[in-house]
Amino acid sequence: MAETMIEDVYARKIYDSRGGPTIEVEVVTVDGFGRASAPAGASTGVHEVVAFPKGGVDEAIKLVNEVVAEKLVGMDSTDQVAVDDLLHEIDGTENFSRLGGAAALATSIAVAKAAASSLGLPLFQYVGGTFAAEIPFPLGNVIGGGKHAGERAPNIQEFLVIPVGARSYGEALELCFRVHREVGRIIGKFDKSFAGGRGDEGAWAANISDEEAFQALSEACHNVSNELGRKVVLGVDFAASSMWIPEERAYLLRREGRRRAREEQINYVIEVAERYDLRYIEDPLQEEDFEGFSLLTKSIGHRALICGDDIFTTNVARIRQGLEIKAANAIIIKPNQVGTLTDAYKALRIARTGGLMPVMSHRSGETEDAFISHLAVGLRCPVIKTGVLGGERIVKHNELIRIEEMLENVKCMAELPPQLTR
Ligand code: 2PG
Ligand code: MG
Repeated sequence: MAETMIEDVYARKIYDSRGGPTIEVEVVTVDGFGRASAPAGASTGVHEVVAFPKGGVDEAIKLVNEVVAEKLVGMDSTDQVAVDDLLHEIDGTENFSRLGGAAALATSIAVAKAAASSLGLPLFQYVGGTFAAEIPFPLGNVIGGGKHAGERAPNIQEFLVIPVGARSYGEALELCFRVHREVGRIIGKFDKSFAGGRGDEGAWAANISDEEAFQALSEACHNVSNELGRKVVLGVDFAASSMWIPEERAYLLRREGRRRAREEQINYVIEVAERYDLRYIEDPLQEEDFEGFSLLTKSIGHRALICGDDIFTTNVARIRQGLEIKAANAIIIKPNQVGTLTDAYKALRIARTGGLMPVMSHRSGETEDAFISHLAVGLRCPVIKTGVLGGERIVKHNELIRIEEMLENVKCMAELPPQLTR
């Protein structure tokens, strides 16, 4: 019998890809070890749990080392639900504002990793079982804007690609890298002063308009798809809450210094979806506009995935609200939006039952931890959103290459919904 009992818990301060401080937690069991760290968002949803307590990362670390550790020692690391319940109990608030969602998540994931390690299993298999063998497709941003890049970059936060024609994860990556390179070349035509700068998630950051970004991405996808005979489709994350000015009830186009009313924004989304054959559209409207989401899903949801990120924040109550009026047909799952593995699982379960395609996702500020790669496979998400380039993104890709190799005999590429494969 493997010894899965927790013997020690230790937290320290480390840094994310933006140089922001974050928390890393280590969990030691009799027979195993797990280490995990929390990422951080820039365009965070208002309904996310609070990342850090009032005293910041140092207070979170102190709480884990002095309070959480004492209570976790002696517990069974395989009892994930009990561990996550305990984290809620210690915190005692609705939104992890006392302990901090970052500390909760790092602890929760470190416990799962320690349990998996005690049992001699990779995390994805521990989480998903024998038949968790589907390899997700990467969804990665090639051009950045909004809060992920400078003032002169596009208004839209992310111009994305999905290599839907790939037959393996390795091949999928090759396609993403090719499109990224090709876009870099094309951008030079629009932005004569382009010096190859990149934003928070490794996407190109250039002085170009939304329109020019769409054109560059479209041309690059077309070129690469034709050259390699494998289809790459376009997507976008408007991160519209970041553009929304509540007092004016309008979206700010900071590049043009112009505003766009809600109806104009809805029409714009429908128009670009058609013009550029967008297959994936994330957060086209601000996080409280459930009706607007529903309208878009009704009008273009048969051709494109309308994916909710800030609107749902991996939160069961928000997802239920959205399902009632069919606000979307896909959902971003960000474990740090909700604070524990169990909470993320519950959100995913309800979303899937309601017909939303789950996308396991990174944050713009990431660490070298690749747990989302394991969760994508273990929790059977057909798509993983984790950028294209940048060391902290590549570790997620490389981990999926290892997982794919481990699954040599049983693996298959995930089944994608018709909006992506048509
Ligand atoms: C998003 C994410 C990740 P952030 O909006 O989907 O790309 O950005 O982590 O800044 O919220
Ligand atoms: Mg988003």
